[in-house]
Amino acid sequence: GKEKWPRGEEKVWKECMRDVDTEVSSITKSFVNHVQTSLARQPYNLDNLGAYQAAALSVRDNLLVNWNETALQYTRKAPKRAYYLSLEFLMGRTLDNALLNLGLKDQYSQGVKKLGFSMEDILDQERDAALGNGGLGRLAACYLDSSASQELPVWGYGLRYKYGIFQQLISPAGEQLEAPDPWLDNQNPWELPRLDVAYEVRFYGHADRLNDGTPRAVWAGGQEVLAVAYDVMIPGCYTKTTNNLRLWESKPKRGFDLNSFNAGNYEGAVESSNSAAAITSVLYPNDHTSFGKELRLKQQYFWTAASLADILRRFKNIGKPITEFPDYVAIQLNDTHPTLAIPELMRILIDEEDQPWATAWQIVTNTFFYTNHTVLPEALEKWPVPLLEHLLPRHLQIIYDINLLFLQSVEKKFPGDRDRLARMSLIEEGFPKQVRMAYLACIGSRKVNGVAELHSDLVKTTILKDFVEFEGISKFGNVTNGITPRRWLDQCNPELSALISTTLKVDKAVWLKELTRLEELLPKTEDEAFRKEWAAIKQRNKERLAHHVQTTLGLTINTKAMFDVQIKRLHEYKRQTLNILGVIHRYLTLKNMTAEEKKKVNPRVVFFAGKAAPAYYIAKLVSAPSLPLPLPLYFIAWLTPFGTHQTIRLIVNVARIINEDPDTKDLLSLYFLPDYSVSLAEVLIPASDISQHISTAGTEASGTSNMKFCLNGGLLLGTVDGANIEIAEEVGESNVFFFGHLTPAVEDLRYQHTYHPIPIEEKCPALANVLNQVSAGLFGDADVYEPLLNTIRQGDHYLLSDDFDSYIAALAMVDEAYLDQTEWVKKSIRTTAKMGKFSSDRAINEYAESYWNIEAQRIA
Ligand code: 9GP
Repeated sequence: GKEKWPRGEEKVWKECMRDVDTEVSSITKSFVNHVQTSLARQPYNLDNLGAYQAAALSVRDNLLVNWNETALQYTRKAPKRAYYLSLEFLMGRTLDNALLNLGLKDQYSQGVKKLGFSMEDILDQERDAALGNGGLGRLAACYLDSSASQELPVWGYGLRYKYGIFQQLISPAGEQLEAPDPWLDNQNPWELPRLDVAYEVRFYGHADRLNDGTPRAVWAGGQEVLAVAYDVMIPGCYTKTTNNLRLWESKPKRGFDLNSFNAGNYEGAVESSNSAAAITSVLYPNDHTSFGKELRLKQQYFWTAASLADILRRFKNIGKPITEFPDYVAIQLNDTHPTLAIPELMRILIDEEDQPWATAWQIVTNTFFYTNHTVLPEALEKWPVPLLEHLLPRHLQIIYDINLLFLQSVEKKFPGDRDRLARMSLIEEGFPKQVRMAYLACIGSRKVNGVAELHSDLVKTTILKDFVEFEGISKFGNVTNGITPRRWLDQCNPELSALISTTLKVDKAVWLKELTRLEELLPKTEDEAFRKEWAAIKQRNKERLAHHVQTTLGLTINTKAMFDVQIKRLHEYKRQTLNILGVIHRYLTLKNMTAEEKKKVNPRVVFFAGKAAPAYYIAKLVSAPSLPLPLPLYFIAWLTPFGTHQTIRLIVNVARIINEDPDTKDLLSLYFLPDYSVSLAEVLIPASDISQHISTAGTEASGTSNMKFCLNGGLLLGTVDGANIEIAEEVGESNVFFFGHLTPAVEDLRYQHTYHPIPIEEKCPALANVLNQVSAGLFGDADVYEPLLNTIRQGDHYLLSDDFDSYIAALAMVDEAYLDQTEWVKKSIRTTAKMGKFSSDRAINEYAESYWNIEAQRIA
C-alpha cells in the first residue's frame, strides 16, 4: 500500500507550516532568530556583514515557502517543463532583487532600521555571484527572472564554480592583473546544498559495441566522479512562482584511495579526489574563444550528464513511456557549450533504455533547441577527435554514427555533391580532426535561433547556410534578446521607477510585467515639469555614480559634464580601441582651440569598464614579439588577447595625461573603472547620458547592455549592428546616433585591406595623426602600443580606419544635440517609452510558445 502522507497528525503539520512573513514585527523576529541561532551571534557584536547574513537567511526562509509550493505543484500537475542549460549564470547580487520581487523591500527596510541597521549598508555587503563572462551569462540570469515572473515551469542547470570570473586589478602602469574570486568564502545564503541529489559521471574508459543486431554498446572503466546538486531559488516578481537553478559541484566518488594510502603513496591517495574537485573549480574566463582544453570538455560533459540524469529521473516519476519524453521536456542549449547533451541522451536511450536508433533520434531531435550567440569564427567550438576519443569514447562512436546517417541523407538530397558533404560533415578534416559542435547542435535540435534579427539572418546565410538548404528555413528562427526590467530599472533606478508608476497611475507590479505600457510616457515629452523631474533623476544618478567613484577610487568627477559610457568585455570586435582613439582625437582638437572656441564646448566625462580575457603567459606583452611573425597581425590579435590588454593600458595612460592637463581637464576627462561587475553596471547604467555600442557591423550578435542604457533614458551611439538596429526601429532613428559601414560592405572592405591596401595617411588622415601621436610617445610607453597600432595600420580586420571619420562625425552630432537640453530630455523620455519590446518577458514568452511549447502554471 501507499505510505500515508503526511506522517503523524496532518493537523499538526498544517498548523506548523508557515507562510511568507509580511509584517514588520515578524520580519524583525525572524531576523533576530537567525542572529541568535543560525549565526550564533550576539546583538552587541553584530556587524553589517552579520546583519546581511541574518537578513538574507530570513528572506531565504520566505523564498523557500514559495519554492516548495512551486515544486509541489509542478510535481502534482506534471506539466511540460523547459530546462535552460547554460555554462554561465551571471546573477549578481540576490538580496535586493528578492526583496523587490517579493514586494517586501519596505517592510524589511523598516525592520532592520528598528534593529539599528540601514538597508543600504546591508545590501552593500553582498558579493556578486559572478558565474559568467558577460552577455551570454547575464542573459541566462534575465531569462530565469522572466520565467519565474511569467509563471513558466523553467529550471536552469549550470555549474557551481568555486571561483567565478576573476577580479580585475589595474596596476599603476595600466596592466590588467587577475586575482581569483573566492565568492563562496563568506558562505552563500542563497544556495541549498542537496547532498541527497547526486549522480555518478564517468570519464575515459573504453566503449565496446555489442554487435548483437542492436546499436548498443557498453562503456566501462575509467574515472567516476560525483555530481552533487546545489539549488538556488529564483523568485518571480509579484507571484508565488519560485523556480530553481540547479548548480552541480564535482566531488570524488570515494574520498580518497585507501589502497594507495595503505601502500604509503600519500600523494596518490588524494590525487583522484583532487582531480574530481578540479572540474567545477573555476569558470573559464574567455568568451568568444574556444581553446580545446581537456578540463573545459570535462566541465561540459560533467554538467550535461548530471543534468540529463536529473531530468530523466524526474520524467520517470511521471510514469509515461520514454517515447513521450519530448511531450514533457524541452531542453534549451545556450550556445554550443551543452551540445554533448545530444550524444549523451542518445547513449542513455540506446545503451540504457534499449531503444532502436531511429526512435532515440526522434526523441532527441524533438527535445533540444539550440541558440547561437555568435558568428565569430574563433568562438565556434570544435573539439579534437583524439581528445573526445580519450575522454568520452562512447560519445565519439555515437557522433560518428549520427554523422554517417546524416551524410547519407544529405547525399540522397544532393546526389554527388562532394563539396557539400565535406562542408556539412560533423567532422572537420585536418590534423587533428575536429568535431564541429555548432553543426551537431543544429542537426540534433528541433529548432535553432539567433538572438537579434540581423544576427539570425547571418546565422542562416553564413555559418548554417547549408543546413538551411538541407533542413528547410522553418527550422531556423529569431528570438531577439531581452533584459529584465526588474533588475535593470526598478532595482537599479528606484527614482525613475517611482516616477513612472506615478505618471502611469498604475502600480509597478503591473507595468514591470507589461513593459510596453511605458509608451504611455510619450505624451509627457511635452510636459515641462515632467521633463524637469526626469532630468533631475538622471542628475542624481550621475551624482550617485560620482559618489561611488569617490568612495571606492578616491577620484572626483565633474557631474556637470555629459557622461559617456562604454562598459563590456574588452574585445577587438567591440572596438574599445576606436573609442579611446576618438578620445585622443577630441583631446588633440581641444588642445588646438582658442579660449573663445572652448567656451562653446560641452564638458564630457568618458567611462570605460570591462575585463580582458586573461593573457596567462603566452600573450603578456613580454612574449608578444616572439609570436610567429608571418601571420597577419590581425590574426595574432585573435589568437592572443594582447591587443585588448594594450587597449586597457592605453586608456589608463591617456587618462593619466588628459585628466591632469590644465588646458583641457575641465572639458574632457576619462576613467577606467576596474573590476566591472553586475553591481557596478547597476550604478553606471542609470547615470549615462550616452553609451557606446560600436562593434564592426555584423559582429555583435545582439548586445544587451544597449537595451539597459536605453531603458534608463540614456541615448545610444552605435553601429548598425545586433540589437542596436531593432532599438532604433522602436525609438526612431532620430533618437539614436548611428555611424559606420553596414554589414554587407564588411567583406569587401576586408578584401581591399588585404589585396589593395591604401596607406592610412591617405585613407584617414585624422586617424593617422592620432596613431602617430601615440607612436611619438604622447602618452608614454610608445613601444608598448606599437603592435596594437599596427593591427590598425595593416590588416585592420575590424575596420577602424573605415569607420573612424563617421565615428568622429557621430560624436560631434551627440555634442550638438546635447546643447539643446530640452530636445535631449525629450529624446531620453522617448527612448525609455519605446523600450517595451526589450523586456526579457517578451523574449521568454516567445521561447515558451514558439519553441518549447510550455504553458504558465499558476501557483495558488
Ligand atoms: O556576443 C554575444 C552578445 O552580442 C549577445 O548579446 C550575448 C547574449 O546573446 O551573447 C554573446 N555571445 C557570447 O558571449 C558567446 O557566444
